[in-house]
Amino acid sequence: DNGYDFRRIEAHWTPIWDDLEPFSVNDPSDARPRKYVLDMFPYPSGDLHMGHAEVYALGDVVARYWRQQGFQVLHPIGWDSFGLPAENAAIKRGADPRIWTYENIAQQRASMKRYAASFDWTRVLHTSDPNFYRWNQWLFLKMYEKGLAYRKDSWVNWDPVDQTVLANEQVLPDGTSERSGAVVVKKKLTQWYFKITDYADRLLDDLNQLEGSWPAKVLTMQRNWIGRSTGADVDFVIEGHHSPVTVFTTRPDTLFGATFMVVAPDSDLAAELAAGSSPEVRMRFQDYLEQVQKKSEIDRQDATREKTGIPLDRWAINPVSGERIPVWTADYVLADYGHGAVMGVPAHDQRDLDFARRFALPVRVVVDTLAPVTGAIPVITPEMLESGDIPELDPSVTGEALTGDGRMINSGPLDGLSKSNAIRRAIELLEERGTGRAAKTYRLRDWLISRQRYWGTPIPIMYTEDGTEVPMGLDELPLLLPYEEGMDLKPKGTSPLGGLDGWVSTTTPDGRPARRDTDTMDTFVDSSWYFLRFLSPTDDTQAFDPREAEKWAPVDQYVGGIEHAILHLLYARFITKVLFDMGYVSFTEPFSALLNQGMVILDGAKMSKSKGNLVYFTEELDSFGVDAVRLTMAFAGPPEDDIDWRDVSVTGSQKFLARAWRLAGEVTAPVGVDFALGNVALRRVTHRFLAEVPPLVEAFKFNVAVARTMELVNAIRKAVDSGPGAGDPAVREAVEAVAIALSLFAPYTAEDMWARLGHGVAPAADGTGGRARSGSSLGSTLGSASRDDLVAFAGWRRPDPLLLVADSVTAVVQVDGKVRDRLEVSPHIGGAELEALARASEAVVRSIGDREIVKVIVRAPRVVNIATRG
Ligand code: ANZ
Repeated sequence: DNGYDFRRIEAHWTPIWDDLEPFSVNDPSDARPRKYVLDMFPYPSGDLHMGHAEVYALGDVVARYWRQQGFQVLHPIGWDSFGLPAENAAIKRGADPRIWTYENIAQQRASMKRYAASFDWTRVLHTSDPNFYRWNQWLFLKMYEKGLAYRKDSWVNWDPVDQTVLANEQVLPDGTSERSGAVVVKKKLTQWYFKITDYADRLLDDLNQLEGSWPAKVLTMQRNWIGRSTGADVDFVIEGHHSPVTVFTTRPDTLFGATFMVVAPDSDLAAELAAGSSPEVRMRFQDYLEQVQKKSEIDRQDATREKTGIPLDRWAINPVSGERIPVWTADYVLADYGHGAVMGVPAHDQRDLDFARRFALPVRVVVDTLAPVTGAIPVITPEMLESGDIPELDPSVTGEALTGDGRMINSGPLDGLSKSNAIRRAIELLEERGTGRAAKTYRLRDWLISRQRYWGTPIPIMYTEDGTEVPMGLDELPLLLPYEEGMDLKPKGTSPLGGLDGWVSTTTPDGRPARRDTDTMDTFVDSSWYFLRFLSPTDDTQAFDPREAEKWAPVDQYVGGIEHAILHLLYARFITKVLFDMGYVSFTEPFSALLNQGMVILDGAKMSKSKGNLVYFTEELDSFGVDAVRLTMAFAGPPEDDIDWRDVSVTGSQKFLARAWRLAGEVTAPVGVDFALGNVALRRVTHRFLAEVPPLVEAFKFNVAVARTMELVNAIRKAVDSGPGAGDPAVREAVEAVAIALSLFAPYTAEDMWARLGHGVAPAADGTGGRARSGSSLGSTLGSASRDDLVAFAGWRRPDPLLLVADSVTAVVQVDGKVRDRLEVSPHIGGAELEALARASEAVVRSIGDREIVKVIVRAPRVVNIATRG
């Protein structure tokens, strides 16, 4: 391999980078524009795995790219270190979860350093550190103050294996726990909630701002999760009952087709209605309720299951027709959706139809779905008559509800209207009579944050003897998570903290005896705001410094797995809006852009210990080197696709890197040579490359950018071997361009190339002559070196428009509405690059003088508009 030795190169640069800490951004006088690039932080279970290898390789391409484009880039890392795996490991070992957690963090940290992601290591945070979680407690108390944290008694999802409650978001569509895999059951408990439902509309509507910068799939998942339905609330008077029962319906147009009402068996309403009925009904109701409670959510929502239910022997009055309809209870109606009660319209709703057919309830068609909505064509056409193909419309016969559009029939004042007009008219009728109104309902539930587990943030609330909640004072925080030798952490349905009497008994700020809440917070609370803590991670006076947030936040680019598409992102969006409302931040969305990487799989299957198809991170690095692994991640395909590790060639990456690196040792034109004197053909290739790569990286087409780099290396090889030769200035120009580009994907190799080319710090010795300077001990190598000597700070070279002429357009640069310059640019130029070119133009700089730039509008490739003030 002609001297390319990744081990030697890694060993050479690691201490130099460590010493220079090149990626910290702590200089308040730095005036460069800012970018905040954030990779989702890891959970410290064991060492890093190949999934981490992917996300941290790709996130780093983005961070390094913007740095190269002249931005100061905040790219922090930390650990999401509270949670169940640590606790389960601790139970196994009979030891403090801290030990396992911080050992794993140390290991992951070492691996991460070796992997050379360009993190700001001065800002590391661990969510299990008191100086982090005390701010969870602060957030909780602030939300409590605003009524956004509250306690209620309700049916919750209970994981019988992990012995803890789960948020709805943690229950998979098949009704099992996302963590333990256990079938989730329902249990009635008093728990703490965050009132995310208050924010449902904003969480939904603000998704529009993210259109185009978040994956469409994630936006859809968020929308469906919030699940806004619009329709009406309709009040039905119940004979002999003190107040009307309200139902939510998306189809108020079908009001005249309501032939029964159904209430959820596990609702308070059902119990009340049963209580007011005969003793026999009461008994049947109790039996039925018991059966229902044994069922899992999966069963209840299974549409194919035979419907069950019992009549309550109560009667409801249809508010528009005055018709008397029977009230039933059935478990296909859910207690916590809408109002826990429905009007049954069997002709037009499949669930209601199945129920009506099972219990012989009447079915009345009120929408003629064969009647076209426009034009007045008869329901049955002459052609139908002729062919004898007359559709069977009666749902009670076909078993198929008529859910489509059509014309209203059997509906008094609504007759003849189309569905949408009838919906509008029905709401008007209800509102005129005061028996109903337009309404919205959401699938989103409040966020249950109490966990009956140990390894999490203690809830800063205590209860006096009569059960009154007393919040801790903000000045009393943190409430430390205690640990006692031999403490019993085993899941038993109540929090392990309850066993620590000394900790539980306390006194209120005004001196009354009290007991602490013994639950801990869901770890999603930690990750709902951690991106703000990175801005001032050691501040012990506030959760984050609002001035720093003003500078850096929101996150410009978030990178991580699609598995967080709902939970984490929704919670972070919610908490951001809460902090906005409290005046702590000036933005309402935390992550301006989102990139989801795919998974690393093997032979088409997800890697797992049980399948025995794990590829080990450290082994890959040992065998092929960090750079080859990182380059392979970038080269494998579009980032959002899965990477089958069987189909990639890490050896191929390694060979390419060796080829590129070798070129750096062959260049003989001196540093600073005038490139304009170089071979024009090669220069054209180089400048096309310089023009093409930035937009590719900005569009996350990393694989194409790598392919372009490979093409350029081939062109240089040819130029050296059979063209103008190694001494041509164009060869130096091209090899420098390769080194700068490779710093995005293969930082060690790129750094060593840069050094071999004679910039800054001495390269790793290669024993083959090269251009290595003498002296390899760290001290003499570093000398007065600074971060600016590193390839990461070399800056992307601007393509010369004259060398792109075959393919260029004129971009106009205006300052305050006056044309100040015209730039020849590639038609494929990226916005940022065009802006940078415009800002760098001498004519533009001159016309701006010492005024302040207040706004830059870029329409690549044609226009840049700069507005100034002062
Ligand atoms: C009458 C009706 C007629 C309905 C019709 C639909 C079609 P989405 O779209 O999911 O919001 N519903 C309301 N509350 C319910 C509950 N707690 N449990 C189960 N079902 C409930 O669904 C709204 C529809 O689901 C509502 O509109 C109601 O049935 C039912 F032709 O009312 B509909």
